[in-house]
Amino acid sequence: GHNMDWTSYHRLDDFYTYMEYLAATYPKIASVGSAGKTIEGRELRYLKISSGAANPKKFWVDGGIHAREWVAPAAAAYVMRELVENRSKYASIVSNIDFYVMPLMNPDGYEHSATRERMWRKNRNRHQNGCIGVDLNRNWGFNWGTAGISHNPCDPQIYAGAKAFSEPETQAISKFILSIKNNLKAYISFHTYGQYILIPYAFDDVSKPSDFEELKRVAVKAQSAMKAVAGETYQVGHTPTLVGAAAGGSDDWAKGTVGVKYAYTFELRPTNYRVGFALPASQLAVASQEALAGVLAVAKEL
Ligand code: 0X9
Ligand code: ZN
Repeated sequence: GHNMDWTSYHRLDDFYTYMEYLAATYPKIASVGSAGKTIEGRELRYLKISSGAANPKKFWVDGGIHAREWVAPAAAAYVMRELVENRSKYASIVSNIDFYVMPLMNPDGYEHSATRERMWRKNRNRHQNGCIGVDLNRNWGFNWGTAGISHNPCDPQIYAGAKAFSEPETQAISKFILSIKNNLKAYISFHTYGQYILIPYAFDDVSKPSDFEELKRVAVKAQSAMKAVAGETYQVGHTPTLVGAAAGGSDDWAKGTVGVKYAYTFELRPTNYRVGFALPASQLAVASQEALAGVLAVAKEL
């Protein structure tokens, strides 16, 4: 059995137990894998959801690269649930797409946020000077270190690390993503908050991929689908315009290095800064439904 639901927040163990449950209960569709280990030795688990198609397209979804953004892993787990346990609802959309879902890209940070410091964001790497943590969404190797970052290991938010892919988490996950890059068509990373669909690039204020307008067209489809869930608006645009430039993000790397066509960051609920990272658990289900609706809208366009 498992304890997963979308009426309360859950610890890492509940996520991993739920993934094992899905794999054990739906062995033809779901399997659990590990991309490697964190600095504290936790597994970096993903669920592969197989279509059974001969030459499937691939779609990556992740959450939790930032420890305190608890809605993101919950939404990723909801994507897993729907695509596995309620698969028949989405059959026509996902029949030739294999999904890889990693709900917690920063499990050490997540557990630290759950038990010690609610507002923790980074991983838990201990530096020479005693300060702790790298912002894993500043550590990816496409135009690393150019904007919206800190080189100070004691910066509590945006320390980019000593170099690109200095961290075991980004090393392991990037290696895994490269291993599935053939036919990998979409990459979506869940964060909170603000209700944005962010389009790369973000490493400076002006650089856009040559197919930016196509990414925007599909993002607007996702926006409509997300609005249809409960009337909430998710703003669509170029990352630097909406939230500011920040280099070393996973989306920039997926687009720029791996060549994944549809690469986005979704900033989920809420918009209100006074609520911030403390979204009431009563909104977890609807926030997750919006995230799924966005994923499915992108899947339809692949
Ligand atoms: O700054 C971030 O990493 C994300 N915002 S958050 O408030 N969740 O920290 C936005 C990431 C957008 N993508 C890149 N900057 N590459
Ligand atoms: Zn974030």
